[in-house]
Amino acid sequence: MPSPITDHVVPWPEAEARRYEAEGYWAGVPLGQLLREVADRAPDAPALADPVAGIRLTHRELADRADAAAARLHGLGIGRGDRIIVQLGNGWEFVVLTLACLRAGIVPVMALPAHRRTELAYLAAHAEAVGIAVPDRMRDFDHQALAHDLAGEVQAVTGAAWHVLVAGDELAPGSVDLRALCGPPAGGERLGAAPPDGRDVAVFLLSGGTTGLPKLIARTHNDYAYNARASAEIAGVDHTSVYLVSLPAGHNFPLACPGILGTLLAGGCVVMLPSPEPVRAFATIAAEGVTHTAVVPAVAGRWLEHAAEHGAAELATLRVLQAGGARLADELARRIEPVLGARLQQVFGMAEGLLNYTRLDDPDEVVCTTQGRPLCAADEVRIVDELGQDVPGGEPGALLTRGPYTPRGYYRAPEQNARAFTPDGWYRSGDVCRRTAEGNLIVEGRDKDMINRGGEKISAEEVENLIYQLPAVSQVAAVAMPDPALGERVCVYVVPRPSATVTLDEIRDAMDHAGVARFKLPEHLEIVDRIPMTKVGKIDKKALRQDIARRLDSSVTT
Ligand code: OOB
Repeated sequence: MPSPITDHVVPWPEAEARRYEAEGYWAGVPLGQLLREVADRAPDAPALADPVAGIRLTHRELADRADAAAARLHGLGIGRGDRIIVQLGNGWEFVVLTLACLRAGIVPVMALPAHRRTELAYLAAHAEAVGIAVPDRMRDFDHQALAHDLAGEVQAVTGAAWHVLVAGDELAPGSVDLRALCGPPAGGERLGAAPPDGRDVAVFLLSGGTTGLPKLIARTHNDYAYNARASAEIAGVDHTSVYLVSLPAGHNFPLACPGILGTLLAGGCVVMLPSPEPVRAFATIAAEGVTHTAVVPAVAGRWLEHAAEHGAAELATLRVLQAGGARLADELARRIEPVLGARLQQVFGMAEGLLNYTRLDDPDEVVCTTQGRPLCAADEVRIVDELGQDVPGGEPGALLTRGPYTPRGYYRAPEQNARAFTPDGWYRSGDVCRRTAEGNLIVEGRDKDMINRGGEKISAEEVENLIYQLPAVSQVAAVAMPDPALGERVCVYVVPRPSATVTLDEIRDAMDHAGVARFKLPEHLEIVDRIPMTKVGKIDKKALRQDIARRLDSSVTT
């Protein structure tokens, strides 16, 4: 039997929780009910469009499908407090299933389509999930087959049934038809069980990756509903808005900043698209009358290039372009409004909670050169030096935060929590920031061992652990190397064992074979005799980052 979720969740201190309730940040109403209320108020307004599948649903149809799907999940024996891994592409099934989970108190574990055996097996075990939802195939990968392999492995250990829910045309024996499960109500399906409580866990988000394995962030109904609603307000999303999802939907940004949940809660319409590739994204914006969307800086760059060549007439309805997930270069930021014709909103956020936004009416200089300021008056932010002392105004330092939508610890990870959180509950974001006189934050760098590849976060430690599996490797260090398109890519420094050799292809093949997301595979290898160490005996990553930047620079200039 999976352990109760409450065994491993770190709650906010009771006094703080009461304050957030008293001050109205926490509504005490589960997300599923809030969404039902929206549907009851404006049942016939459009809620969801999946132009690829040709599906369009009103708020009532969406809420009815979510309720029916919740009842059908109960019928399978999946109910309140159970966890299921959701690894779906950006299609209508993602939205219906997520809403069904929120309604029933089932907790979706938001995996990415890029994840493979290693990540999924870990998530299944760590969350003690009772099943997984996958597409049959996606980008030439057989997700259904992998899901059944995992089911076999989990069943061999636990003896319990493991559900494989599949969205697709080719269902294998033993797969549950997710499209039917998310289909219209047939009548008679009743949501029998009690709804979740506001303080219950609503979703598990994956951490941006600094440790060997990803950590799970338990976001509650109270905190995530606030996160989504307040974000909608700050992005100017209301019942007339049409929000395009083209980043992987399981990321916090497109899910709730304001993303899918914020848009639906505001009574607006969500459009699902499998990728942000500009030709189709621009055409979809025109066809659906999209008013808002979110991109990472790498995508903003591609959209700018595309618009420079083909014009931006298709973006006539686009009012707000949110950019976040990685540092947006000031030069890129300044081109967005003139070229794309949409107001830029910078978003500096994290799955762990804290969100910073530039405001739509901020001066252009603030919008183009800062990453904004906290969403909420109750967000606490400190910028500190190595000793944990607040730095003087304007100086860079490590960003710490607490607040009504920033949980106080990772799920089931006491050791990591001791490092990532201070004893009085501040989350150490790992970002190095400074605060301008007006109170806006500028992200200057980071003090965490992570690589940010176009917004996808990669833990250096995870990459290193995988590469240590190669017998030819004596020592390895993974660092970010600068890249004009993606911001950063993974570079590895390797000291081979005596008389052994190792190539980039061997490393990539070995990692691929182990089954990890392809975006984690190194794209550059430096073979070295020794790896520089700091005075305290740790790998000197700063020296390596400088070294690779220098090498790339000189290879460009010579
Ligand atoms: C978002 O969330 P995560 O959890 O994938 O990554 C968080 C980290 C931050 O700690 C920071 O290092 C980096 O991503 N980051 C930015 C940034 N936005 C995120 N660095 C510089 N400038 C920015 N604007 O990435 C995320 C979550 C919610 C909304 C937006 C992004």
